[in-house]
Amino acid sequence: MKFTQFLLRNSSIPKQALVDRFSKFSPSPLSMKQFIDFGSANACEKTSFVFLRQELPVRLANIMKEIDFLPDKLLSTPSLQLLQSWYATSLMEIVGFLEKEPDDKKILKKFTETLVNIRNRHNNVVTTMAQGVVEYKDAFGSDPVTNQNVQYFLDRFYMSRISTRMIMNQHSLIFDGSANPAHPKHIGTIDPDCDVTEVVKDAFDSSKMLCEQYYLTSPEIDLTQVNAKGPDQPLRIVYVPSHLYHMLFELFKNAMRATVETHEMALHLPPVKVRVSLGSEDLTIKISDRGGGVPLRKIERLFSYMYSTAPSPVDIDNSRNAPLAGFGYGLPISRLYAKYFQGDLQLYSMEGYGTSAVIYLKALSSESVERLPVYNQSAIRHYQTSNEADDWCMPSKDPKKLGKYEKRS
Ligand code: P4A
Repeated sequence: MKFTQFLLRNSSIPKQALVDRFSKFSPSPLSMKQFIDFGSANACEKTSFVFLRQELPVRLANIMKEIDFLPDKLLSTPSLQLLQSWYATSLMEIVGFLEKEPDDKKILKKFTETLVNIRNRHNNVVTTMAQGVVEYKDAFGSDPVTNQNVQYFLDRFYMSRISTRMIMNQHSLIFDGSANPAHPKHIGTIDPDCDVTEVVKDAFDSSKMLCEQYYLTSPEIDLTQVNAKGPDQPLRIVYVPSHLYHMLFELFKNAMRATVETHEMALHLPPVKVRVSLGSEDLTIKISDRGGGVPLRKIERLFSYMYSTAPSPVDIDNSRNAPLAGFGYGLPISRLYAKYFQGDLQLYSMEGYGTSAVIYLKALSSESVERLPVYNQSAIRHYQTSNEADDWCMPSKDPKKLGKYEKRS
């Protein structure tokens, strides 16, 4: 009898045995090419099924192991208990297909239904996790070390979630038997000919509508595109338009908010400049505003899960702007979407002038490969080396002490 069969037939064995078993495998990152092959003419539902019933438990178990490393005080919150129960249930449901017959059409149908179910069960993972972090922060406060650990974990946790939703969506969209009438060329969520400039315009227009609603004014767009492979050619890459839209929408909301708020009294708003360029390696999108910028010291905070969860007094003061405020996790999650297919999202700000946000994406589909966290010794070390002293000096707080020697503590 195979080990998994043994586990399934012995419900008295805690689910921990399953987590232990599947977390010993590393997740297998998929390339855009593999995603497209799974969904092309020779698409084989059976192959996809056999892959996912192994890969999903591996990805879930890998991140469940890391959840266990969170501080007990965070793990014991009702939010984290609920969240862990969702992961455990979903893991059990998928593992239930391991000894099923891949040639049975009914099994394949049941599997797709299960995936849709799991996706819905996990819809509120981000808000539930954020709730847990708020509860922890309210009860125990936040220090730089905790912030760093939470940042490390949540970047991996949300990246894992982006990836499992991606592979579940691809399977359920491709094999539900109906094509996407609005976008017949799309393969699941992927557009093999994604016109980046079109997505830029869409995201800008939506953000502009929100901006008009709240400020009764909004900046224009000043859009330039450069294609190294020939001028005036559309800039096309293989990409997930919804991911790109998510990042751009977030960045446009920020740019518009900063622009309108620093030019409140002006008759004319400086436009938001967008430059899109396609080279041999990168597709780059730069969004520059003249919204006054952010000091370098505060840039990291814009990406912090811990510092952007609970509403600070400043935010309450500005509550009328809430819908354009780029809700808490907008920037960190947008950066994860960029990194998911080996890109990045960076902010360059000039305090007193404005901010440029840059999205880097891979131009070649052969290089667009999933970037996935893996549970191993190196990850464990991150959760254990938390209370060491920093290896950079602190600036002296008392100017009178300058020139004297401060004793190490
Ligand atoms: N100046 N520049 C930005 C912001 C300010 C900015 C800002 C005050 C800060 C927080 C925020 C929205 C805007 C920008 C573009 C960016 C990011 C920040 O992409 O002009 O909401 C959290």
